[in-house]
Amino acid sequence: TKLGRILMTGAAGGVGTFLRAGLPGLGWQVRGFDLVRPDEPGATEWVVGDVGDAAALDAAMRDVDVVIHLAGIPVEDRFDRILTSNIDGTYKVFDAALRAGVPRILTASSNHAVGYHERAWYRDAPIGVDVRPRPDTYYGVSKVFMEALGSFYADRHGMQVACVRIGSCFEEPRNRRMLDTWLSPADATRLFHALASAPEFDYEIVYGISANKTGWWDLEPARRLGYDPQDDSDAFAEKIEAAADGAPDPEDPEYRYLGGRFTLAVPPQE
Ligand code: 15L
Repeated sequence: TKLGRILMTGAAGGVGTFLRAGLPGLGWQVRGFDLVRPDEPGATEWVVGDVGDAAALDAAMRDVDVVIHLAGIPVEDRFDRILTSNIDGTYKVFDAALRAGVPRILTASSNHAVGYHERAWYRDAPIGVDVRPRPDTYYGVSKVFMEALGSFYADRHGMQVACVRIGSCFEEPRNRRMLDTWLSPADATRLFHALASAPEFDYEIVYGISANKTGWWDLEPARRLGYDPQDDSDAFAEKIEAAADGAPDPEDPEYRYLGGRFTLAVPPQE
C-alpha cells in the first residue's frame, strides 16, 4: 500500500538514516533533503539542499503529505550557529510547508528541551510532556523554540504538528543513562510511522523512547497516537553494568538530570 510522500530534512543524519531504512518498507515514499547525498540514499528521491534556502525548500515540498524535520546541529554549539541552523532553519522549514499546504509536520525535538529536570522528579509517576521547558544547552533552547513555533503554526494556521522529544537513538544504548533514554532504530521507525499515519490531530508533544524497563518519561501521549514500542534497553543492561565504574552516583549530572552531561556542555570557542 502507498501511504503518501514524506519529505525528510536531515535525512543523511543519524536518525534520518534509521528512518530512511525503515519507512519505505511500510509504504511511504521518502524524499530525502540534506546538505549531502549519502552513498546509499535508500530513499527513492534525494534533494541536496540547505534548510536556509527557502527556494530549495519550496521545490522539495511539492506533492508532500508529511514533513519529517530532522535537520539541525544535534549537539551543543555556539549560539550563532544554533541560531542559523536550528532556529532560522526550523522557521524556514515550517514556513515552506505552510506555503506548500503540507498538512502535517513531525519535528525532531529533544529531551534536551527539558534536560534540567531531575530524575528525583520521578517518584510516583513518569515525567509528563507538559512540564516546564528546562533546556540544558543553547541546543536545547533551539528545541524549545521549535516546540513553540510548532504550537503557533498549529493554532494560527491549522497545521498538524507533532514534536518528538527524542531520547538517545542509536543501535544500542551506550551507557547507564541510555538504559533510560534509548530509542531503538526499529522503535524510531514505529514512532514516526504512527505519527505520520495517525488520524487528524492538532498539536502534540511526545517523548520518543523504547519500552525501557527503567524509562521514566511518560509514553502515553505517543501510545495514544498509535506508537507501540517493541524494544527494551534491558537486553543491554548486563553488558552496560559490567562496563560501568561502581554504583551510580545520584549527584553525577549524568544520572541526576534528564539531559545528562549536556548540562555540562560548553559551546566550542571557534
Ligand atoms: C540529543 O539530542 C542528541 O542529538 C544526541 O546526539 C544524543 O546525545 C541524545 O540527545 C541524548 O540525549 O542521548
